[in-house]
Order: sequence, then C-alpha cells, then structure tokens
Amino acid sequence: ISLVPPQRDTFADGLGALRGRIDRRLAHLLSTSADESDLIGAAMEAALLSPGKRVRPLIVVLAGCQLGAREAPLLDLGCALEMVHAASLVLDDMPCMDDACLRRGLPTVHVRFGEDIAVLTAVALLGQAFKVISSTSELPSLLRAQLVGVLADAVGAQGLVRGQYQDLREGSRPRRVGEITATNHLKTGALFAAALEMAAQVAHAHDDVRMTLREAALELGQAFQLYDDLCDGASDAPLCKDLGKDAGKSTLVALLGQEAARQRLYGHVQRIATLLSGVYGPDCPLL
Ligand code: GRG
Repeated sequence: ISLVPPQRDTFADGLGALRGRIDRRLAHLLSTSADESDLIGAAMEAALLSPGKRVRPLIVVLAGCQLGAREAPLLDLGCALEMVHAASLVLDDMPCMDDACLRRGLPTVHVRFGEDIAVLTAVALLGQAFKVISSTSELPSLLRAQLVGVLADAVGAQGLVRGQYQDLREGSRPRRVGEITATNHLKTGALFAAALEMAAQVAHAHDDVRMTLREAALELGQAFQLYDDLCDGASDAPLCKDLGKDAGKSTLVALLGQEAARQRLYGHVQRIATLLSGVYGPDCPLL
C-alpha cells in the first residue's frame, strides 16, 4: 500500500525523467569541450557525470517551466550551474580544503587523477559553464550576458568563494549561529539563488516574483546545508559523504544539537512552501 497520493507518483516519475534529460545534456555539453581519452577530459567526466542528485538543474527547469518558460534553454542553464557545482566539489575535496577522499561514493578527483589535474579540471568546468550560457542560442544575447553576470556573482568573491573562505577560516573554531548561517548563505545558498534568478529571468518574471524566489532560494540554502550536516551525523543516510576535515567543523548541528537543528530545518521548509505558494499558487506540484 502506497501512502503517496497518485499525483505525487506522477510528479516523482516526471522528476526521474527530467533527471535523465539533465544527465544526457550534461554528457553532450561536456563532449563538446573535452576529449575523454585524455586525462583532463576523463577527470571532467568523473567530476561532472558521477551520480549526483542534480538538484540545481532540477530547480532551474522546474521553477522556470512553472513560470511559463521553455525547457530547452533552462536545461542548458541548469547544466552550467551543475558544472560550477561540480568544480566547487572538486576544489572542496582537495587536501588544502576539506581533504576528502570519497565523493558520491567514489574516489575524489585528486585521489584518482592527482592534485594538478584536479585544479585544472575545476578551472575547465568553470570555463565550460560560462561557455554554455553564452552559447544558449534560444536566448537573446543581452539576456545571455545578464545570466553570465548572475553566475559570475554567485561564484565570485561575494559568493561561493567567500563562503568557502569563511568556512575554512572560521569552521574549525566555535562559531555563533549568525556566523554559520552567513557562511551557509554564501556557500550553499548562492547557487540556489542563481538557479532561481536564472529561471525568473528566462521567464521574464516580475521583480516581486524574483525577490520572493530569491528569498526562497536562501531559505533552501540554509535548509539544504542543515540537512547535509544532519546527514553527516548519521552514517547510513543517503547524502553522507566521506567526512574529511568536515568531521571537526562547527556546524549548526554541532552547536544546537540534532533536535533543535531538525526543528530549524522544518521552519525553513515551512517558509519555502509559503514563499513558493505565493508565486505558484497552493496547487503547485512543487509543494
Ligand atoms: C571557483 C567553483 C569555485 C569554487 C570555489 C571550493 C569552493 C569555492 C566552494 C565549495 C562550496 C561547497 C563545497 C559547498 C557545499 C555545498 C553542498 C551542500 C554540497 C552538496 O550538494 P549536493 O547534495 O551534492 O547537491 P550532489 O553530490 O548530489 O551534487
């Protein structure tokens, strides 16, 4: 007996099919830039096509299509974000950062290919992400230029890079709640915010919709990081990765305890649902 209502089954099936389209598009977009017979191409493939959840591209496509945009350009923008995400994971796993030897259940890129190849792989993936956006032929060139700017802001010194810097510098000492959430906001929220901003821009959404989606993205970033940290404390959970230096890090879970962290996560999920129902209506299949 399934407790999931029938329409949820249909939505889950649709999600699985969309994930398949994302995976095929990622493989295609990678094949246009890399030769898998050389080391860099093989390392890019290992970083990008290993079995991730594809959350960021799913968000771009689902949010944009629900706002009335076409899937094809959204798919490419989502793939560009996934390339940046993959690049950030390659760098994050390196010995100078979190020093992890497993990612997605497989040896990390520097373990398999060496640190030199890992750095080059991340740079190549980052470059390919911008190339994909600038070549999204269905979008007008001004919009493409704006989307390149959205991605650059999300990655740069006020985005992912700053979040990672703060995490590395402050993560090993006791932190206040506000410090941890500020870091999570950049480290995890920045790409979610870029995903929803891209969806809104492609759909020509009104400013109030864009602002609400931005708020939802930042809530999602906090929720996602909390979930990730909760999973790190439960070894058989599906999101768990090799802990590396993460093991001693001051996270909200370490600071507040599992139960309070779970309550906080629930609060974020409630606020996301409220914000999204304001944009898409209460019957939206995303809710
Ligand atoms: C220049 C691209 C670039 C980055 C430099 C290294 C760095 C700055 C940032 C790393 C930030 C980082 C590792 C954030 C973690 C975010 C997070 C929650 C990752 C897990 O995401 P999932 O669960 O992973 O979506 P999968 O494997 O499913 O894709």
